[in-house]
Amino acid sequence: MSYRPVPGDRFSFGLWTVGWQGRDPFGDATRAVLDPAESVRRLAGLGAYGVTFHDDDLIPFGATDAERESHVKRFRQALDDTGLAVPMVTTNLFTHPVFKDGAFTANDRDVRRFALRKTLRNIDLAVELGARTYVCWGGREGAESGAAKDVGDALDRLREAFDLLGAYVTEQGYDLRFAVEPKPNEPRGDILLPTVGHALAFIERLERPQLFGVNPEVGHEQMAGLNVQHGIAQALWAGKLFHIDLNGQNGIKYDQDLRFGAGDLRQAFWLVDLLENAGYDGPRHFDFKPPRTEDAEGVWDSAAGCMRNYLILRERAAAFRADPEVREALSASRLDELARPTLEPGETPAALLADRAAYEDFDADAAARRGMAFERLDQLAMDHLLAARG
Ligand SMILES: [Mn+2]
Repeated sequence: MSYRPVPGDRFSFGLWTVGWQGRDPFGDATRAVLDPAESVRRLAGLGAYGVTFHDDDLIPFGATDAERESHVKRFRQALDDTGLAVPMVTTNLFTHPVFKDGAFTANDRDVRRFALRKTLRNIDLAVELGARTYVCWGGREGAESGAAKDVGDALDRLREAFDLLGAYVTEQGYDLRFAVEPKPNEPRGDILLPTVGHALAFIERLERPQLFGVNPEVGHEQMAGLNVQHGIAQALWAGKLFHIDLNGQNGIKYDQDLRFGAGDLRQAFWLVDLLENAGYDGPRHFDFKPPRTEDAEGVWDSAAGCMRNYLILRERAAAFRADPEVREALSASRLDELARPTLEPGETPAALLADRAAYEDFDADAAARRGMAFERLDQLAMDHLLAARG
């Protein structure tokens, strides 16, 4: 097995990932600026299918119209030369100091109006380049202190912003859906819509909920101490997994953005198993940061590693699912029984109350003695993950 990625694997990368210069809160950049056109060529050479960007990754903040046009032209030429797609685009509403208190929920109304205009302008470009998904990460929509943000008012403003964006793409006839990206903290002390669950509940209160889904990031869920596979499974269950950010994270600490597979390996295995088997057909998008210890070549080793690890885990998950002993173990752990409805077709509360076998004659002690055999099942998974089975 060569684990060589091909465009059919639908791997995509943000310009800001490979282009990260390694600037962190304690240290300056360790790498030079990377030309977006060069990133497109290198990513295509590695076997990626798509590239994504924030407006400011491609067109520096404050560029004139002429400069903007020339940046887009160069980028478009690189896309045409390589066949790379632009499946998703997003807005930078966090780098410029004007967004220090957020964008759509900044207390300063002028900043909110500016943020909306910046986003609308970039949506036009996203559609021009063929994107079907628009990610909204509200990195600075939050606070460090209690009285600084009225959360109810802030959620009203966030809803107002998303309703406007939904109205705009509808009026324009754009085939574009929005994916809201949750994150619990960093760069703000606390961020609104901190988890997949918060985002899913919020979306249902929008004017056009059908246009909005989520873009969970592996590390962001893990920063909240959550099981990423479970969060993403619920997003899939709700029909809301519009996009995904794959990377690596080791526990509850700062946002590590390690290459995919380099964080919690078991969670990565179960996530790939889920994505490959639960009907997700969107891009496998990497939102990672090549560590600042790497030089220019190390960046591409890191990017290639993301895809290689996904392909290895995809192979390992497929082998796990295909193993007859695993199928037997799944059955012994009653997974098939979980898939069966608890009630008979059309069974009413009265019929359940009349079923003596469900209660009066049910032997709870006997049922309690039945082992679930999860340990054997999980060890089979470990054996497959570690390639310790044939
Ligand atoms: Mn992150």
